[in-house]
Amino acid sequence: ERLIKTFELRADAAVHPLVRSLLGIVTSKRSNLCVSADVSSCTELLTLAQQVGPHICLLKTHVDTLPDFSDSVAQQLRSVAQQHNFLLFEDSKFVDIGATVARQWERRGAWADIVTVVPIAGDGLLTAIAQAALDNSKKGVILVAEMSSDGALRSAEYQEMCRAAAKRFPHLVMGFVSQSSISQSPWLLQLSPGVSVSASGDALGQRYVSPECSVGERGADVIIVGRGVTTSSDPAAAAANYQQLAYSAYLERVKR
Ligand code: BMP
Repeated sequence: ERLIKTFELRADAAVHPLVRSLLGIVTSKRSNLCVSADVSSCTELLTLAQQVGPHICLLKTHVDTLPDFSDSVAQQLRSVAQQHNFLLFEDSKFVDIGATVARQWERRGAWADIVTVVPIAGDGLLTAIAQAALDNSKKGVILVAEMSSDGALRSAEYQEMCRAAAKRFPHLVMGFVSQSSISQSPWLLQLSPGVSVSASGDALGQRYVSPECSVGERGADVIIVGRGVTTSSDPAAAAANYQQLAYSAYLERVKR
């Protein structure tokens, strides 16, 4: 059901206001591309955000890999995001007891619109984020349900845990990071990394498929592209290319 519904219809069905906002951005910019800004400094991060801003719906970060990340950088990033109309997505992969995640969220999650969580520890961490976020309608969580790399856990039981957590926290969970359809619920999103037009993997177990395969066959709503864009000599042009390929694949998918 999720796969054949248009983003417009799914926005209407959305439970989480941020899903509605994100799908609004996706349709107005005609972009279901998330660029993963895996760079080495905040200057590079802000430059990349400006370059790819017009082509993305989401910018994904790992701020723990940036030695000079600060509140002021977060603020500057927020203003670039406002200027180009995209949301900020910190790939925190929180996985701990609630009390610890509450502290981690304050430090490296609170600045972003959306964070990622690995929900193997029970409901405590989701409760912690729901309590810490002053306004839940403005903060979202994506559950990492299935990873792109070689040898990743493929467990029906774990996927069921993810679905159940999404059900228990409908006002917090926006969807999943996965390589396949975790849920048919049209109000939940599938974000898929491991996408490249040129490479089939890297030397450390990453595995890539094309944007067409990710969206058309594996059910991604939004593709996540890192090095395919960041290592290009023209990141804006590379992002525009992924944007076009991913959005066309989505249009094809809902036409069926
Ligand atoms: P790249 O396109 O350069 O391989 O980067 C992919 C990005 O997505 C990285 O930031 C990585 O941490 C993240 N990621 C992934 O590759 N596979 C997953 O299953 C989950 C991820 O968050």
